[in-house]
Formats: sequence, C-alpha cells, structure tokens
Amino acid sequence: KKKRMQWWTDARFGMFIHWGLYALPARHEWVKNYEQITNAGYQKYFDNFNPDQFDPKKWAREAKNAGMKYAVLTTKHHEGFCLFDSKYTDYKSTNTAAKRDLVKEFVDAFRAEGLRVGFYYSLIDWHHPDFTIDGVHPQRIDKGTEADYAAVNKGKDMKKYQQYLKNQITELLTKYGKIDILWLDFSYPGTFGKGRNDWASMDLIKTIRKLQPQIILDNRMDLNDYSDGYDFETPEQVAPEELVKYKGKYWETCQTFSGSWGYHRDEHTWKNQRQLLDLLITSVANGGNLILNVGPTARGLFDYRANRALDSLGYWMNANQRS
Ligand code: FUL
Repeated sequence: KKKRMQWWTDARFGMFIHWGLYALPARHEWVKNYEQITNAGYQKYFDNFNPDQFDPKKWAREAKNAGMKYAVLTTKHHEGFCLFDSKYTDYKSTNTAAKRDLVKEFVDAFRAEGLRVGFYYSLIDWHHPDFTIDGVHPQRIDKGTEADYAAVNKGKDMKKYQQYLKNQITELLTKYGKIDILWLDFSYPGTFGKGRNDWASMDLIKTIRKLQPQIILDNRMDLNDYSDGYDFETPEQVAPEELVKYKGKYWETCQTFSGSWGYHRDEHTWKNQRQLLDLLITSVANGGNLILNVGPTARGLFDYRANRALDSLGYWMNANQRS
C-alpha cells in the first residue's frame, strides 16, 4: 500500500470538480433534494444542458498553474446524471445537446498536462428507478415511518441497482485507461441505515481491486473496518485546526471555495487567499492532502471567483514549491 500511495502522498494538492445538471439551477448540487424536485420537474435541466464553453484543456491548465497535481471529476453525482457514455442508462451527457463523453475529454486533457486523474462516483442515485426512497431522497416522506417507506419502495429492487453500480464502475475502470483515484460517495447513513449492504460493497471492492490494482480508493463505501476497504480518509469541510487529528494516517481533506460543491451563483461566502493558504499549509504540515473544489457553470466555465483564487494560489505555489 505504501508503494501505491507514494505519488499521492507526494502530490499533496488536487482539484475536485463537481459538475452536473445542478449547474443549471446554480443553487447547490443537492437542489433536487433540498427543494424536493421530482424527476419530471428536474427534466428541464437535462433538456437545456448545453455546455458550449466546455474546454477541459483550459481546466487542466488552470489546475496545473495553481500547483495542483491531480484532479477528480464527478462522473455521476447524487442526481444520477452521467457525464460519460454509459451503456446502462439514457440519462447521460451524450444524449444532451453536449453530445459528448465529457469524462473522456476530461481524462485526455488532464493527462496531457501531466496531471493524475480520478473519478468521483455517487453510490446514491436520485434518478434510478430501483434506488430506495429514504429520508434524504428528494421524494422523501416528511415524518414518514418505516411502513410508509416500505409502501413507496414496493417494487423497487436494490439488487438491480447494485448491478447498475457494478456495471457502471466497470465501464469507468475499463474504458478510460489507467485511473489514479476512485472517489465513491455514500456520505450519509440514511434513514434506515444504509451502508455496505445497500451498495454490496464487499463485492464491489473486489471488482475495483481486480480491474485497477493500483487505484487509490477513498473511505466512503462503509468498509472502514476492513483492512483493504479503503486507502484514505476524507475529512470534509473541517476547520484547519481539526486536521492535526489525522496525523499519521493517509487522508485528504476536501474543501470548497465557498460552501456548496456545485456551481452556486449567489453564494457570497468565498474563502480569501489567507484562508485557502491556511488550509493548504495546515494539510501538508499534518501529513495530508488538500483537494479544493471548483463547480463549473452550466456553460462549462470556471466561476470568475474560482479563477481568481486559483491564480493567486498559483503565485504562492510558484514562489514556494520545490518540484
Ligand atoms: C458529500 C456530498 O453529498 C457532496 O455533495 C459532495 O459531493 C461532497 C464531496 O461529498 O458528502
């Protein structure tokens, strides 16, 4: 494991990219949940997805100039929309006006800049018909009992969903060459205790390790008590002073520039240069990595505030890093 982790430990600084249909409403990647939007209500974002400014080469240059050494893209977030050309769904970028496999273009562009590439993939799926409705599903029942949920979930088959997960992860790990990081995300225990049984995590991890033995895996499949169940911990949005707790482990803190991960037009809580440097320096000083998130707009551009922050990090990195 130590050998496998070496490049990642040396890299220290990466870019997270949260991009999906939620970039259109531009008010949080959880908008479907927060506003309890139905599939029919969400459809307009799919119908209007047309990222005419998408230029992953530009993204890659911006990451590189900021001193970042790797990038992780949301191939599918909780909303279920796939940025890649999957055989197993129609809910994908190739069926929108984009008509492109955005994941493939991301991989090619970032590799060409000499950056390592990773895939974020959500185990949660608010679009898939077999995915169980629970307390954080957009179609949740307020104050619903277990019996209420059993009724709405009648006919849904998580086994089919598990097969879907496995099929898509297999596509991601076989169609795009060597992938450096896999960032699976369940992120919450769910109303009635989701976890390894819902994702069939033990089976999934065997597939992953077999297809890409060198891949570095985060810890969100609910396999933290299993020695080969993950490679690094993922303290999310924690304050710099809390990072010392992770010293001695493999860890990566994931952080946003403002608050939400998806593009949020009207959020005005952007961290300043001093706060970003504090995160970066404290992470590295405590033996961890920092992955800083950008949420591109629906047209495929980085927010101007992100550009400004990335630029100034780049100046600092150029002055201080030794490669
Ligand atoms: C969380 C997700 O729910 C957020 O939307 C985001 O993807 C973050 C990195 O993980 O748990």
